[in-house]
Amino acid sequence: MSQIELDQVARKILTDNDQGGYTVPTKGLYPYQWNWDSVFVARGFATFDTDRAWREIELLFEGQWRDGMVPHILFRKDDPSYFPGPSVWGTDGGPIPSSGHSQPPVAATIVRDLLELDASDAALDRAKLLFPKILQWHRWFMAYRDPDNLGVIAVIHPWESGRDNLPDWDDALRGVEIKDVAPYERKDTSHVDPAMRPHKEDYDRYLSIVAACRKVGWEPEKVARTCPFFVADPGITFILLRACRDLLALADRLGETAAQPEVEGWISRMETGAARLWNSELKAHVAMNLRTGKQSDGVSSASFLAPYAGLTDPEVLKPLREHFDRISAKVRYLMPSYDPEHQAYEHLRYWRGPVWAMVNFMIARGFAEAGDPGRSDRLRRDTAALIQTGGFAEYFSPETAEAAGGGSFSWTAAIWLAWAR
Ligand code: 2M8
Repeated sequence: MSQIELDQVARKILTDNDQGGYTVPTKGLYPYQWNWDSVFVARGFATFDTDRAWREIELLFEGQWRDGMVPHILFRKDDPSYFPGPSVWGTDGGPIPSSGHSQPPVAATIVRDLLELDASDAALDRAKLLFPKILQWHRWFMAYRDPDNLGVIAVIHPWESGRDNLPDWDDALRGVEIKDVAPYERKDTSHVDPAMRPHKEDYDRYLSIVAACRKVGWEPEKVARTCPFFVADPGITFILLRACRDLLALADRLGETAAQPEVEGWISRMETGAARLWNSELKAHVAMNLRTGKQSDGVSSASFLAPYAGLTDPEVLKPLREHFDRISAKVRYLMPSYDPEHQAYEHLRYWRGPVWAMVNFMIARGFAEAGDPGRSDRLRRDTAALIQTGGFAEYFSPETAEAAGGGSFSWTAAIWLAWAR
């Protein structure tokens, strides 16, 4: 397909998945509004419909909880094609039925991008309305996902990380007792090949964590202290650190200077805290189980987000470039979600190996900003080649370019339009 044809298909995927102001990741498999999906989708819409781009983010923030949390799924209407739906979550923290935890906070970064593309008065007004909501969301992360001021951000559920069955969670997940799970029927494996999805045992534990948090009424202090899963995630830490820098720039642009000292405090806390996630044997940032202090032992695609977070220490960048080159000698397409030399790597199983377009977009941005246009462009070319070969799939094999997971996928289409083409 030519570039123009691919552009057309990508735009059609976004408009077909549009539910009237918000976009589903793909029909059938994911029939609701997901948090970080929507924000990347907004970046895609911004290439041809700015109004629609803002609308996507505004609708996401309509679901913000009273305590500041922005949920990972908004269940605007019940849809039996997805499990677990609203009744399993049992939340009542916000105005729209939702899941009970959040997802990687990319909104500040993309709102800043939207203003770069269009700084009209109308756009500035919309950004001004979003600013306090994003600020409140970041404050929620700092309070309840880093309750001990360590400068690292925890996830209370693999789903909160957005990288669901990543090998980094295996050890902590094994420690979650399977209990309080009513008989259930998964829906994901009826939409896609089970070999590309998490195992049943993973789902049993995912649901056990949901049950434990439901028991404490999803109260954020109690969740932070009692949740059976509480793991510091380099992905969410780096994405939030980056988002705080963008929020600071937005504060400047929008005249919200009163918020700046607080945001600066968060930035320096995470800049210092990130060192806790540095695995000195591996020479990369990894996850850390905050209940036990144990670090994970593999390089993941989030390790490559350090430059995106603005960490430019040569002691970090040099080994990262070496990992990049080592991995590029092992697989044809970058960046696999997990180290292909690690025993847990599986090239087609969801977050245990496949390449994800929006992760590549963030990694490439960081490398370009750190003065490495070569590696940045390699990521863009690989993403484009994967889409040209496999279409707008949810994720791709780093070895064969095989399209995997759901098809006609919104964030893959959005990233094509915004960057990969
Ligand atoms: C995947 O996660 C959902 C649960 O949130 C699922 O498997 O049911 C992840 O890839 C996540 O990052 C993504 O936001 C979501 C929708 O695309 O799907």
